[in-house]
Amino acid sequence: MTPFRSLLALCLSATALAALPAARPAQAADPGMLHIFNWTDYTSPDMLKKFTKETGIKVTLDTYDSNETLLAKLKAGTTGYDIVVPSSDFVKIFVSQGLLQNADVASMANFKNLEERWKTRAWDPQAEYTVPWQWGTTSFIYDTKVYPGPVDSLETLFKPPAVFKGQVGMFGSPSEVINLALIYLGKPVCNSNPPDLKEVNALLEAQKPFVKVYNSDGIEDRMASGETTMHEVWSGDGERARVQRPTLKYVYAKEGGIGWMDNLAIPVGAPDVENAKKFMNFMMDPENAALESDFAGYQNAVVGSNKFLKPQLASAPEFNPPADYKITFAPGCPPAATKDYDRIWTLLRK
Ligand code: N2P
Repeated sequence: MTPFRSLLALCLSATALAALPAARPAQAADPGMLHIFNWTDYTSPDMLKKFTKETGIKVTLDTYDSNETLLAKLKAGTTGYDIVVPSSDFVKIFVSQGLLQNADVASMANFKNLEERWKTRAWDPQAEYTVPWQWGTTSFIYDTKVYPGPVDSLETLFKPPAVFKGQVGMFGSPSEVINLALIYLGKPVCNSNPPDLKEVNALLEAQKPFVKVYNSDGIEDRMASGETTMHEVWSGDGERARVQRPTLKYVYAKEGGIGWMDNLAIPVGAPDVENAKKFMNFMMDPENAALESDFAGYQNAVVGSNKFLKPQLASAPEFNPPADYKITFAPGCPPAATKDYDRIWTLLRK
């Protein structure tokens, strides 16, 4: 620096200092908080710690068990959350009801890291509202010690062998139970065709004596402890249960299964939109996405994250569907189908 420039720098900093209130000690601005509302057993504590370490932003986490629960909460005006995590088949429903903010995801710095196939998605075609979080499949898991099988069909879940009487767990939400039943029956999902729904209704009513619990929370514990011996499950929760009880097996049925992706989104009324966007961007980094996959057991959408995965997950059968497995990503159900699903569900749960 020339003497003149260093003098200028000194004068400028002296002027800048003079502009500061004299009594106030210099300190960093408070980076604030991030309030996350996510599914249960789905948020890596190590990943959250890393986020706080890198940004100074402290995080709170509340959980829910289904898209229906999240929808009801946001519709009732539950505010205070910066991030929510709706599934692929519900994003459009949330957007059409004005519950999510356009976060201009495509313009975020790490957006380029997404796999090409997930940059735009049917449920967010312009990548405006959502960032891919985790994706997986829905099928069922059973204990091979209780029933040796072989099992290659959803029939074992919906028309269980006698040994499973009172031993089966099903999800606690109409969309996830009914869509899988429709796959078993070879019918389109999100269906409001009366004869098809009559068949679904009969199937679920006949299955009911075998069902111990309809609950999407605590599946891992129920299956690991043997409290239930067969359960409708998402692939990663199945993997976590099988690690604890190696006789469990996740089924890739010949009829196929449901595929889904859960997505980070910012609800309308979020207290700190900037922190939410920082978190979205953070999750499109390969190492951060791998930390989350390691915890939850699901695929993410970030290129280069696989090399950070723990080997146990990278080679897990639940994490690697066979190439010929038929995966159906459910679209958002139209209101007519949702209404019919609710009716079947209410009768079933009576
Ligand atoms: C929760 C996993 C949620 C996946 N443990 C459902 N889309």
